[in-house]
Amino acid sequence: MQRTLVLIKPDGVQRGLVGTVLSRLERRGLKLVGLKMLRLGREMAERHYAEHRGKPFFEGLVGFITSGPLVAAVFEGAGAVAAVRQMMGATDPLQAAPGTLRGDLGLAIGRNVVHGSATPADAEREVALFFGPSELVDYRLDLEAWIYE
Ligand code: 3AN
Repeated sequence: MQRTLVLIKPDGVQRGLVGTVLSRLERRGLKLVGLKMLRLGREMAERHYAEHRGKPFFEGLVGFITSGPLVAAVFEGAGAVAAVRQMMGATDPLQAAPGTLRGDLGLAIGRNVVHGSATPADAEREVALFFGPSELVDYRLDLEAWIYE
């Protein structure tokens, strides 16, 4: 079973897209195991985007991700990392296919609504950066238990 980190970035929160993004990921069948709203400080933003340090857009990226509250979520499921990447679409919303989150909800690469971990190794690092072990909830998705209660 795989876990992946999803961020609904400050533009997504400002535009009222938190529910839409979470809902689409839930509908795919991914299981929500962690959820919080927070505003990133510069240090954490730089750690999260460490791989982009030195690139021309790095300052803008850190400035943007710290500009307002974001929502962080951890989704679990077989192939969760690739499933979320597929549903997010290309980094540049203008290149993202219709039907993907960015293709449906975004226009600008610097305001692309969502982040999802790129690889299982990135996911492990990013989940641990945003969530302590006690903030990840271990529970069963057991629909029958509710239907036949
Ligand atoms: P993704 O979020 O699709 O994994 P990354 O990791 O390559 O994409 O880039 C991280 C973030 O950096 C993107 N979500 C985007 O906001 C920003 N970014 C990437 N490339 C550019 C660029 N050429 N110009 C401006 N911002 C960029």
